[in-house]
Amino acid sequence: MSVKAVCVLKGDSSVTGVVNFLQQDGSGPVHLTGELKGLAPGKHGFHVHEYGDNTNGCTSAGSHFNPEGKTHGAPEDQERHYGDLGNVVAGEDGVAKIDIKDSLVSLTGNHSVIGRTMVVHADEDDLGKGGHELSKTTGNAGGRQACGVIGISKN
Ligand SMILES: [Cu+2]
Ligand SMILES: [Zn+2]
Repeated sequence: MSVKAVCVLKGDSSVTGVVNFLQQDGSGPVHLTGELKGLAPGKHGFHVHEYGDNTNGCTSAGSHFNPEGKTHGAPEDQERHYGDLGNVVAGEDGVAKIDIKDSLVSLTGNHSVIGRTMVVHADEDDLGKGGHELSKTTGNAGGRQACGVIGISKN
């Protein structure tokens, strides 16, 4: 049976969006699809953060979801956080289409992302390679423009 989840993102900025998650058979890669809007054109860091807590806005979501104590990286790196999904790219219209398959993000098991928070950032995630003091923890992706808790959705 497949497992589905959904995340509605909003925040202090004009950025909003909806991301759908699908995991076939409850194992294997998760397919994320959806759309974010209101972004500045260009790349924006896109991550699963540790906590599903938006008490103090997107700040309360904590750091990147990192159950194995790894260094920040790109989605295709061996050394990466579970939550590292790289960048989404907004066009001149401010819209970023999301179509990502990832094999560390899971909707089941010990490291499930359900109940955690998706965040889209103001700036580009340098994927750990920017040489900034924050590159190895956050990709130096800047402020949190919108976020939402990942919840179970109807199958
Ligand atoms: Cu983030
Ligand atoms: Zn990270």
